[in-house]
Amino acid sequence: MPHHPLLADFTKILARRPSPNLADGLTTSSHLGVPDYALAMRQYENYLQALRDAGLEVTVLDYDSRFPDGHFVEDPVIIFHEMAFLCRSGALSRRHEGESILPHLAGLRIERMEDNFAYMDGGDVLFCGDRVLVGMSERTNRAGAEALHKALKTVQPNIRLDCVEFTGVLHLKSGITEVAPNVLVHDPALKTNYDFSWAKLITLPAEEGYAADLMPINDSVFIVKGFPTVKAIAESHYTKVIELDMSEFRKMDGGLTCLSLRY
Ligand code: CIR
Repeated sequence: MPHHPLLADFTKILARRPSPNLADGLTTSSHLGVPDYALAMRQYENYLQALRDAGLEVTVLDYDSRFPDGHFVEDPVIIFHEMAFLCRSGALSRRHEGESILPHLAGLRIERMEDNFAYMDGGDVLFCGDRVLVGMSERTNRAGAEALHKALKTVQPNIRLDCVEFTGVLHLKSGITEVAPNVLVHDPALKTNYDFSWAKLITLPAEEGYAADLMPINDSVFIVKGFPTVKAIAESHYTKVIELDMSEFRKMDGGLTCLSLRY
């Protein structure tokens, strides 16, 4: 089975433990019920253990109860090779989550958003080969995308920015991720006029849309447990497919990738 290096070989994971008040975070999914903290923590420990089992060095920061969404570390910081980009979220309650992560990214060069009108959540950022797709959402605007692009070009001068207007899901990556180079898996709830003709687009059945947030890491792919179409797609590209239960994080709009920074 081929090994698909989607970005680079990752060796490290940075995560932050969920706070006991995680149910005070932002959500559009309250119809799914209130998350159970004890169960969320069991799911979280399984997530971290699966990453350790895949050979990654996992660092877990303690929670900060000022930030009930703080365990979704993918949103405040974007890591691209040796550079870490500190975002300013479009959500006020999440705007200051990132600073306390930076000291733990030893060896990475830190870039910040200079434009005070620029907003971004990392969940809107999808790297695909020599392009970066940035979803235009309530959390991310064009000025944010341009600030990120400027920082990315210091690492990879030819990287191309594609801004993706969309509706239907919270973040771009809630609704679309890359399973293999130029092969994208898509939740039909995500609506966009963006031209994906450069890619092969696999549209999931509506009832499996939540699991569109796949997490490929080196020769493994992590997927949400209980979604047979997604599992079959994952197995057609990877020999190592790891399924994780995410029910409690789903209640807060969180997907698989949100819970970790991979670098
Ligand atoms: C929020 O609304 O910001 C959090 N409750 C969920 C963030 C999920 N992050 C992501 O999809 N990258």
